[in-house]
Amino acid sequence: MFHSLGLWAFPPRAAVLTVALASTLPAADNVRIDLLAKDADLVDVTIIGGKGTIRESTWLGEARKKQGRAMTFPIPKSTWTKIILAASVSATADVELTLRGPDKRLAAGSPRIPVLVTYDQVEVLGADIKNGGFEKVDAKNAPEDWVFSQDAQGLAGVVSTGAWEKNRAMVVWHDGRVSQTLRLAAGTPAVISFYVYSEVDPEAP
Ligand SMILES: [Ca+2]
Repeated sequence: MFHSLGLWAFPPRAAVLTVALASTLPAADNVRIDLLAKDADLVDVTIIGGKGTIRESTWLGEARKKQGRAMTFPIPKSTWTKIILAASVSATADVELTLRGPDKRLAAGSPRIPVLVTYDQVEVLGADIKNGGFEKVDAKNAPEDWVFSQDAQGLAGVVSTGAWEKNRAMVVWHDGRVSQTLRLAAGTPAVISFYVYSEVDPEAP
């Protein structure tokens, strides 16, 4: 499954947190996902296909910062791109996977800009995921098996055009997102892969 992309040789996590990646990555990432473990720490979180950055969940406080990770990825504009990452848990735990877009504002305090991101064919090795292709929708066109947090503007939702896999895909942004809880066993890394698409140029300011 890695052949089409080639292996992304990701440096140790400590290096990621200390090296100034801003000089080597575009200024504005256009894709973001979150992982949050309940009552356990996330360990050995790495991006193994694609490139991006990993940030600990410092917003939860010092004691819980290793329970979560926010990951952002700069993907080419208007091109379906595959991302592959791996994560383990310090103890068997439920881990919430959230698909969203970047926290982008023109200035501090200004309204968030809805950077729309389309996800499809979310697959997990080492844990169960349901409806990862977003083909099953309910009467309100929300994806089954996912928790759908619609934004006030109603911009997020399942679409039936432009999918990567089969007929449907999921459009989200930072404030309109979907989550699914994965059960991860201690000692068994989960490998999470998905395809993403954005019309926003990651090089744009
Ligand atoms: Ca699909």
